[in-house]
Amino acid sequence: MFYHAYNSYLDNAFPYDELRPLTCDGQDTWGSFSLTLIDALDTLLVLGNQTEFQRVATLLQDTVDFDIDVNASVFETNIRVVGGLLSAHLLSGRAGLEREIGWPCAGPLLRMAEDAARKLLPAFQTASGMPYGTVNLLHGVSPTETPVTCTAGVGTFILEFATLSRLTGDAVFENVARRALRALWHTRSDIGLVGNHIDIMSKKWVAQDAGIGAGIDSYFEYLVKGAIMLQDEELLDMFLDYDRAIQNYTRFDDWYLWVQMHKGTVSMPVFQSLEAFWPGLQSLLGNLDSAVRTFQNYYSVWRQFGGLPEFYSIPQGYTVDKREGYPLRPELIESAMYLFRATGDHTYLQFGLDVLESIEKITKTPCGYASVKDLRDHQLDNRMESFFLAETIKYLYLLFDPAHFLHGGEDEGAGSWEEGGEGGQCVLGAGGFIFNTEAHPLDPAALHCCSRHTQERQELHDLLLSLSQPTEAPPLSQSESIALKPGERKAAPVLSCPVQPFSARLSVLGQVFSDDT
Ligand code: DMJ
Repeated sequence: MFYHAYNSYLDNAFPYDELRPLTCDGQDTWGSFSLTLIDALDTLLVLGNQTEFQRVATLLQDTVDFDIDVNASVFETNIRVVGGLLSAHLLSGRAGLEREIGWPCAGPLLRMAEDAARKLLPAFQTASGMPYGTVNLLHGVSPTETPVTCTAGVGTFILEFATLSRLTGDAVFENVARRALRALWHTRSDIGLVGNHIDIMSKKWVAQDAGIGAGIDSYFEYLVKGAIMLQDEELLDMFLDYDRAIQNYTRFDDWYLWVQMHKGTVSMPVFQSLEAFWPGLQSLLGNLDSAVRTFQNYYSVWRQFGGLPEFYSIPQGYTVDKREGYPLRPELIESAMYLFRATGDHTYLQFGLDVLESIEKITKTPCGYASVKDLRDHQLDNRMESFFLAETIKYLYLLFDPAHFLHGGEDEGAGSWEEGGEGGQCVLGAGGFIFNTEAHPLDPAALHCCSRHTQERQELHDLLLSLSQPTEAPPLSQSESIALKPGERKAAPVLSCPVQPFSARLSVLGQVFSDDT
């Protein structure tokens, strides 16, 4: 399934963002950066294809340029491009790519991820700290950009941005992500809910429907996964407060409805396919009974249509007008993967088989897999979103491979460890993996390893400053404008190899000072 879609993309659509599976050509959608290839890169390794991973990692370094005059979604660029590159960087040792000195705290794919993320930073320069939805990668935020953005567009950065900050030592990414999260937290209603769209200037809610689906979903996901990855109680406390309100006002017979955020009255008795990540998230929190019951509700909808319609009216038991499509989304498969891991119940494998059969039967074309426009008559749309290769197939594969290294191997921890850094001080893959909302696995152990060296790096930097021109150099955390200028690339800093022992870096300093220049 993967190679049918992937080879079709390479043969017919690359370097465009996406394959058009009916006309068998390509189109740019979310940017102009060969999005499907970036999004699919780590799936290659998940499937064990090291040689193709190596080829594509090099190809992307040679061909992708983020210095382009394109208006890109801050949210989508973060989860697909930054997330995809970070994950590929962290898995690159396992893929047999040559590791540069300092890896995993340095490396070419990490620099690409940082380049892309730096292009997003102008969007966060707002009085509220909440980002704009769109940014021009070359010119920054357009003066005509709307201040209205969705909740997920404000609160879905902490995983990628904290990873970037902890790996590179530049705190700016984690700081802006946290500022946005805190700003959002302060806008919740008296009954503890957030709405769907907010004006980031006035901080007023423009769409006041509260729920767990479209427009909000990954905000809650990132509070939970951020809390786990960063061992962060502030994020967990925020989520638990929201969860109390969600259970109180929106849950009905293990479905989750949409309610007015201030009054708690039902505004839409609808299940959306994007909500299907929720049982998986509940399982991460240990709320298994409720997760299992909600999954059963959603699985019954899948069985009714052979896919999940975008919207399903709960009282009518049927699709909602103009929302009858299934764009090959992964969420219910993602939940099945977590629930099979948690319960061992073969219901989830049976569901996986149903999904495989449906996708093969309904969506396969000679040139890939096509989104379903209407689940009632199986009409197709000329689109294959990049998440089909990044998420849908990855989660399906991982559902059927419980011994995969991303699950920690057959025995606890077996086969999942890898050494990195100078003298192997970094033990990687030992603490499990956290998937970002685009299914890109991130390794908390790498974050821990690289953070350990930040203090040393600061000491070294202070020493360097005190020996040169301390008054002219600003402190490390503010040493650069947060956005790159057009055409500018961020080079690897000469003295920033964080995993070199302190003494080794002093000898580098010695060479700097013995040089007359
Ligand atoms: C993906 O891009 C991400 O999972 C996002 O959080 C929601 N939408 C798609 C998949 O449905």
